Amino acid sequence: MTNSLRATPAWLVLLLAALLLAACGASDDDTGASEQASEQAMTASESAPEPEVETDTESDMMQESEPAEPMESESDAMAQETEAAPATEADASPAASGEVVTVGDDGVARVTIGGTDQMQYTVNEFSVEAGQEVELTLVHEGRLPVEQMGHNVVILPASEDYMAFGQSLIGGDASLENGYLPEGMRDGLIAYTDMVGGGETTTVRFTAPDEPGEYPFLCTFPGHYPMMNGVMIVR
Ligand SMILES: [Cu+2]
Repeated sequence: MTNSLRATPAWLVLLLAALLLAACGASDDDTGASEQASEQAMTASESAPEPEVETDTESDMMQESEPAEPMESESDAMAQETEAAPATEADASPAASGEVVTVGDDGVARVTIGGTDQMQYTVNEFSVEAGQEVELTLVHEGRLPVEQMGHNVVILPASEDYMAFGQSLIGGDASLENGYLPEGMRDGLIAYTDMVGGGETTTVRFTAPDEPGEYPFLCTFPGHYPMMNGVMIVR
C-alpha cells in the first residue's frame, strides 16, 4: 500500500511537472527575455549616459589643464638648465684656478695655463706667494699655427691696465718676429713667455714680486687681449 501510494503521486507529479514546464516554458522565456531587455534598456538609459558625461567633462578638464602644466614645467626646467650652466661654469673656474698652482718640494710654484683656438685662456686667475719662485707653462691646446692663433702670457706690473697695454701695442712695431712684444715694451714686465702656436708649449721661470697685489696678464697677439687676460694674485 505504501509503495503504490507513494509511487502513484510521484508519477503524477513528474507528469504534471513535465506538462507544466512544457506549457509554460515558452511564456516564461518570453517574459524573462522581455524583462531582461527592459532592464538592459533601463540600465542603458539610466546609467550609460551619466558616466559618459562625467568622463567627458573630466577628460576635457584634464586635457585642458594637463598640457598647460607640463609646458610650464618644461620651460621652467629649460630655464633652470640654461641658468645653471653658466653658474656651474663660473663656480668651476675659481675652483680650477685654485688647483692650477702646485708647489713642489723645491718650493717652486708651478702653473699651467692653456690657450685655445677659440682665443681663450683656460686659466684666468692664479695665486702665488710674494717672492716665490714661479714656473709658468703655457700649453697651446689648439691646432692653428702661430701666424693665425699665436698665444703668449705677459704679466704686467700691478699698476698697469691690460687694456691700456694691449691698445699701446696697436700700430707699433709689434710683429711675429718679436713675438708681438717689442723690446721697448719689455722693461718693467714681471714675466713673459714666447709666442707659440697650436700644439706648442713654452715655459718661463721668474720670481714673484715681493709686493702683494693683483698683477694683470694678457696675450699680446693682435686683438687677443680683450678675450685673453687674467690676474696673478700675489699674497
Ligand atoms: Cu692669444
